[in-house]
Amino acid sequence: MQYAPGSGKGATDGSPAMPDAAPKDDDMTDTPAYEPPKVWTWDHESGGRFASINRPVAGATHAQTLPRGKHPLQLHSLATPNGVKVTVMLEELLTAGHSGAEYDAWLIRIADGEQFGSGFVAINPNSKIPALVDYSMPEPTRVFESGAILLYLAEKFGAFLPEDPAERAECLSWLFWQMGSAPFLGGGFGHFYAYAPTKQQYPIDRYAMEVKRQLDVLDRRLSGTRYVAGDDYTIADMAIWPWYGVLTTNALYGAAEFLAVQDYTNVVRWHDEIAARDAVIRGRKVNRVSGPLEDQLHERHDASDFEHRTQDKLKAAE
Ligand SMILES: N[C@@H](CCC(=O)N[C@@H](CS)C(=O)NCC(=O)O)C(=O)O
Repeated sequence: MQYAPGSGKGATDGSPAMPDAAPKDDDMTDTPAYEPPKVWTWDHESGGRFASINRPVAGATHAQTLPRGKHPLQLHSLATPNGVKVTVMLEELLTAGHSGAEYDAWLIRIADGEQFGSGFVAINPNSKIPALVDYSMPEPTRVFESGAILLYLAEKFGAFLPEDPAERAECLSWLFWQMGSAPFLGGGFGHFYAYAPTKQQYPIDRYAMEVKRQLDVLDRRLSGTRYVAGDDYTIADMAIWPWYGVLTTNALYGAAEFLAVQDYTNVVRWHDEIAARDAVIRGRKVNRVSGPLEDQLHERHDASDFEHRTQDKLKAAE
């Protein structure tokens, strides 16, 4: 059976590090019946956007020494939705006057397999960006998993996480809701809708339904509150916004029309308000390797880098 989802439009602002693409007409092939073998074996040629880098085993593939800059906080990341959570948090902390949040942001090019270098694996055995090392501690402290990094920074600086136990519980509930639901949106819907070499109705239907249900969960919540956890902007918003917020702009998987995201009016209102924050505008540029050159700051070592070291400026100076 042929299946042709989506509008055929690609990403509009290159938000995720891997430029997203909605399915093309020649992707719409028949799905042959598949009988799983007794024991699964790795098919190196399975196709799709990540076939060349993903493996069924963990560990390093090559020796690598991670660079270290002048600040206590060293971030190794890329401006995917999970990466953006952390750069937005760091820029928000700096905006709020926490000078101890100054950081060096180094690029990990996941399409080139840099997450499998020994240096990166030492700070994240799961080989996924983002990963942070805090050298201000008695021993260098590594933190991986974007939700853990947000919580670590919120506790370290006493910011963007309510102190009141009930409000804190609400904030953490939404933070962990995001961590649990992102794989349905990214690993499920996004993978089968935008990245899979052939488009199959069963997984796209299953994950589109779940993503729309999650959008509805969020929309209902935001019909009664300004921000996800209540009146204040918190790490829960920072975690959810790069995924479900950006989804409303078509920049994620080119799926806005397919998922009718404009129907979730409270999510759209919340997205737009957060998108206008200075720290969000800056945080989205850090470690970005696609989209307009003026929005790409490959490495960030100083606040002035936003003025002088975006790709448009560097290329003009060449
Ligand atoms: N649960 C992790 C997920 C991180 C994740 O999936 N990172 C992706 C980019 S968004 C990655 O590094 N992918 C590289 C790979 O799969 O090899 C988190 O929130 O930090």
